[in-house]
Amino acid sequence: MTIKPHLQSILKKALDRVALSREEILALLNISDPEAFAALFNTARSLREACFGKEIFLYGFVYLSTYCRNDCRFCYYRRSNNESLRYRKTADEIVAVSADLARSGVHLIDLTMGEDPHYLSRGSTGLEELAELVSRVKLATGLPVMISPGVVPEEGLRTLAQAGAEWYACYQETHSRTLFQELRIEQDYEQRYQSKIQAHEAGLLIEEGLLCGIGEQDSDLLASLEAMQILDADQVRVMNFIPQKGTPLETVPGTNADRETHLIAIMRLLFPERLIPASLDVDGLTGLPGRLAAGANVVTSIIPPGKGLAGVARSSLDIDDSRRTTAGVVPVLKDNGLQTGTIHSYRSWLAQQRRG
Ligand code: SAM
Ligand code: MD0
Ligand code: SF4
Repeated sequence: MTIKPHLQSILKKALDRVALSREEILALLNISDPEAFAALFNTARSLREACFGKEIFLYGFVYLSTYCRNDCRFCYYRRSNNESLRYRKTADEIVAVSADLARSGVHLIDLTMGEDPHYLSRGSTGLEELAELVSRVKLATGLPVMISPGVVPEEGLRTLAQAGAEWYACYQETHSRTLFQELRIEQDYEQRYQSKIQAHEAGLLIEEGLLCGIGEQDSDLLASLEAMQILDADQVRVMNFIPQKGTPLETVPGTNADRETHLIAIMRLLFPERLIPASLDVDGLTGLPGRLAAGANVVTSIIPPGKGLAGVARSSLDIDDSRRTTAGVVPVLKDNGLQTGTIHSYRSWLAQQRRG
C-alpha cells in the first residue's frame, strides 16, 4: 500500500498512543483517497482490538416519549412538526419492553425522550417520576441504564444518579456556537454543555455526540474533537444528518454517507479506550458492517418490534421487520470477525471508567 509518509507517521503515532497535534488531526480529516481511508480504518480496528479484543457491546433503545418542548431544526420530533408520531409510554410498558430487551441479551438500556414537559416542566415531580422509572428498569433488567432526557437541571442529574442511572447522554451536535444556534434554536449552548460537566460531577458517565453533514466545517469538527477530549467524555458518537419530513431541512440534499465512518475512525484514534457507537438509527442493519469496520465497538438503537416504539433519525426503519434486534445484529458481528461482549466485560469497563 502506498500511503504518504506523513499519514503513515500519524497512524503510527496513534497506534503507539501518542497524542496527535491539531495539524495531524486536520490531516486525518482531509483524507480523501481510498488507500488512505483503508489505512485509517485498519489503524482504528487495530486500536479497538488492542483495547477491547473482538468484543462488541449492545445497547437496547427505548424512546419512551416523543413529546418535546424544543424545536431543533433537524429533528422529526421538534414541537412544531405536526406530522411526527407522538406517544408517551406508561411506566409499565417501559419496564416490560426493557425486560424484553434484557432477555434478548443487550448490555444496557438507553431510556431516551424528547424534552417532554410531563417530565421536565413540572419541577421535582416530573424528575422524580423519571428517577422512579430508572429504578424500576434497573430492578427489572439488572442492567446498567443510560438516560437521554435532554437538558436536566443539576439537582435532577443528582436525583437520576441516586436512582441508579450509570450514564447521561446529551449531544451538543456541534461545538460551533453559531451552528448550534442555527440547529438547536432558542436553546442555550452553555447550559447544554455544562449539563455534561454537572453529570460527571454527579458521578454519571457521559456521552457526547456530533451531527455531521449539517453545515459544519473541518475546523468545527476539530473543535468538537477537542471539546470531547476536554469533557473527558466516556462515550463519543457521530451521526450523519438524515433529512426529516415536516421539518425545515426536509429537502436539503443527502449527506456524504462516508463522513460518519470517517469520523468514527478518527474518534477511535483519539479515544482508543472509550466506547464509540455504530448506531442502527442512521442506515439500519445494512449500515452496520461499515461502522464496525471503522472501529465502532457498541451497537446502539436496538429496538423491540411490534411495541409501537420509534427510532430518532430513522423513526421506523428496520424496526417492525425485527432487523434492529439482538438476533439481527449478532450474525453481522460474526460475519465481521467480531462477537457479542460479555456482560462481565461491560461491567468491568464501566467500573474501571467510573474509578478513573
Ligand atoms: N431530546 C433529547 C436530546 O435532544 O438530547 C434526547 C434525544 S437525542 C438522543 C436525539 C439525538 O438524535 C440528537 O441529539 C441528534 O444527535 C440525533 N438526531 C436527531 N435528529 C436527527 C436527524 N435528523 N439525523 C441524524 N441524527 C439525528
Ligand atoms: C441511537 N437512536 O443510539 C439512539 C439515540 C440516544 N442516547 C441515542 C440517538 O442511535
Ligand atoms: Fe427535542 Fe431532542 Fe428532537 Fe431536539 S433533538 S427536538 S430536544 S427530541
